[in-house]
Amino acid sequence: MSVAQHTLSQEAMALENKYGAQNYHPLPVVLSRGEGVYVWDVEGKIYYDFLSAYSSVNQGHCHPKILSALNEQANELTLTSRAFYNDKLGKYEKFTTEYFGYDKLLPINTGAEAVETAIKLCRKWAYEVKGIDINDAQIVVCKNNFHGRTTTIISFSSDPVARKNFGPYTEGFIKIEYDNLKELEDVLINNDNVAGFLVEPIQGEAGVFVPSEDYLVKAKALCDKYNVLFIADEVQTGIARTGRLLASCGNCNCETKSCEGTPDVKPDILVLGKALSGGVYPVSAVLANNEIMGVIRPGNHGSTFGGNPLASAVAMAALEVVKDERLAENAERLGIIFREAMNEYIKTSKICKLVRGKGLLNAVVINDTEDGDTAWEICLRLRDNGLLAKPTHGNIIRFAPPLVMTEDQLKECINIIISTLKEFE
Ligand code: IF1
Repeated sequence: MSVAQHTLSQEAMALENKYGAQNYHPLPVVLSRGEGVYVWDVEGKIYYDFLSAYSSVNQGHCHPKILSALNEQANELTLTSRAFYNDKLGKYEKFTTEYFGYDKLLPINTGAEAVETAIKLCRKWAYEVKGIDINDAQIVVCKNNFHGRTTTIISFSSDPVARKNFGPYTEGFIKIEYDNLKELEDVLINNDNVAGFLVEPIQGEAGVFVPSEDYLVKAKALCDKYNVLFIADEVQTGIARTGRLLASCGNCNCETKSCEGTPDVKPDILVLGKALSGGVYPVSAVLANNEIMGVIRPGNHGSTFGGNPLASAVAMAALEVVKDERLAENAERLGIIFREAMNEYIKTSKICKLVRGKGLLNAVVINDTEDGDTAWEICLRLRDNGLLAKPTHGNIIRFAPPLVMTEDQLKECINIIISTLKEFE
């Protein structure tokens, strides 16, 4: 690499280090272009993207159909605020509620805002419909959750780094073990003030923990039995990432046959974000039926950008791409190929302990302590070998490429991943 070229990356990193809050520790690579499953750094080197901006570019980087919707709308009207109607929001709300099978949609912007919206909605329903005494509502959450970074959300986080020194914390949350139905039932039997159960269908940041096959459906049944709202945070697992339109499934009409025979779990409140816009614009949403969403009245909730015409146009295009290109089916099929290949390698590997995941949300556990740096070193070598991935926690590397990947591209990536891992054997 020439000295001149090398400074392009160094210059960009130096600017971030000098002028930016240091709230991330990025892998040292400076990206300047993305297209489909590929990204390029400022020196022009090409990489396979195996993070997908944390499952936001499921449709691939800079998808032409989504960009076209963005550009067309951007030249008409971008933002009106909800002080007035606009000609795209109603169409988007109709399109998306029918797409996922709900009566109503509350449009917002980021995943954390959508989770906060779901918490407020659940509490208001608890007081005005279920009849819990005002300010006594409790929401059950799972240990090792990740739902965003607002003060309320980190109040029930298990991650000390995300939580420490941000108090005082919001009350009204009960933490239980993930994938533990007995603990959930024990709480619901002994506490009449439980309003909701907020859960990730797969715990992403914790390390891609896939729960037992019947966990979600039995947890939903317990919620129904005790009149508690089942709130599915599908910000990361939704939009075809796990091989189905929704990881909690639920009355979707995607083409994949992977959920045939698997009982449907239809969340009472569905939280979406990230790939809802294909990574082109911040768009998130909360969906629910009238008996729940009806508690929200003018002035209760909102945001300046929530439901803007640009977001509405982009999200409709992003969801059309998911259906048109059968991304759930592709994620299901390629995920099986990925895990089979990794499991074959793991049989003789000393460095890899296991692979787990669903669809194209997978993680490999490295044979190192949680505070070890092997996973980080492996990701640096993967970068040198033309593939970008990043550890979630310590010794776990998440592998989540865009869902538009072809089988040939995936097989090339599997070769890169395994040959890189072998350098550490
Ligand atoms: C970071 C990962 C973390 C999410 C779920 C809500 C949100 C997220 C299930 C909030 C966001 C992002 C945030 C980003 C890293 C990434 C992430 F799991 F996806 F890798 F942190 F856990 N629910 N996840 O995963 O959505 O407000 O970010 O739009 O904060 O470091 P957001």
